[in-house]
Amino acid sequence: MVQLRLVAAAVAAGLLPTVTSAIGLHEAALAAGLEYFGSATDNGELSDSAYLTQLDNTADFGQITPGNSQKWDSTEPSQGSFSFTNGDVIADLADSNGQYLRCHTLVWHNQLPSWVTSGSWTNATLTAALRNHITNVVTHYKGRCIHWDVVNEALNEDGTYRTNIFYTTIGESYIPIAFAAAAAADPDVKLYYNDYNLEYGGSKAAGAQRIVQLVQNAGVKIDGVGLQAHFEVGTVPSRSSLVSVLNGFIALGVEVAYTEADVRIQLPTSATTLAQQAVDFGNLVGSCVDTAPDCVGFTIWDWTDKYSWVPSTFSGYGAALPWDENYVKKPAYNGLLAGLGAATSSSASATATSTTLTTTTTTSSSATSTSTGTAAHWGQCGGNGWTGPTACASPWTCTVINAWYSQCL
Ligand code: 9MR
Repeated sequence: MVQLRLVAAAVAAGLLPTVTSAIGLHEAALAAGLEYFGSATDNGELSDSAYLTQLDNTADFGQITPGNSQKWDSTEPSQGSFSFTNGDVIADLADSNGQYLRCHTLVWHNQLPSWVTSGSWTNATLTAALRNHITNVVTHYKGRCIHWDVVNEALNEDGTYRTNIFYTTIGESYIPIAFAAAAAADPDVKLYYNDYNLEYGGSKAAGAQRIVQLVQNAGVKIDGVGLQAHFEVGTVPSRSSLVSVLNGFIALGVEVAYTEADVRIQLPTSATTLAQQAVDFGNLVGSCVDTAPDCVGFTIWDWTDKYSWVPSTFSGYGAALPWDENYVKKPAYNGLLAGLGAATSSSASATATSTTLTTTTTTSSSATSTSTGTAAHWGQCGGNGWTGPTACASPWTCTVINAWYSQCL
């Protein structure tokens, strides 16, 4: 940080040209008021020395998340028998690099061992197994995690509860039970609810707000909401819309973080889609900057396309991360730096912004900036943190929906 401040002071004094900035993503995140910029990783990739060298680069990554090795099937493959070998490799790496560890995840419908999914459970026996799992895993990693994703993806797209073994056997109270067990095992770690498609607001985000309140009303600690941010290029909401969604959570008294960001592209990529991806990443991280310090950090779901989960899941799609398969920085890298308010890097393969793109985004990093122009029917026209138009096209009226959202109706 001292070094960063010196560089910033030298730039301000005109002693250094801004174009030669060697600032990395994590350094830029710190300068913008976040706690970290980070990446997921996985055990198999760590034998790739070129991959590991960049993962260890703390100018870019001040935080790592194990992509798989702390999940239930890894940590308790048979009942009462715990294995932390792979998770410990990632935790030790974070320690030796001085990176924060985001711990992921305790309760999820996916990657459950068959003894959980196929067991004949009662409410009491599954509650005991759930508590035992959480107590053992959180105790093992006590003092090492900055956050735990306690419950992951508990919602359907319409905001109702996803049907899983915990919900069907225990009911919604499995969620506060899980948070309470985690809090008892490590009172200092921050406890998160984590899900995808919360970034659009709407029913699913409302469901996540309901979960925050469910846990709070049970008198149990919940510290944050993780927005996974898995997107297809061009579908990322505007920076100001994202800010409104983040503020909806922050208003409940929790912090927020982007936890698994990637922006997939239909292959082959083009200059246009890569430039749009840069804009998308910039708006995502920019919305975190705009809501810092309540938005605490930004994690990409691995850093290179070589090890992304996307191609195996979305046929015909890939290129979702800021570095390509050959570890060359893509425009998205500069898009992230721009969103963080930092000077862009000349080593990225193309410019981050394109004036030819049609985009609804704003590149302003100031929550107080104003915009001219009018919003169309149904468009957003106000709300805390909103930096877009505040007038509506005729004959519509800007109507306050809540503190975070006004709409042209
Ligand atoms: O990155 C993970 C991938 O290696 C696994 O095969 C997959 C299995 O479900 O899980 C991936 O990570 C997921 C994360 O744990 C939760 N949110 C969605 C992520 C991508 O599927």
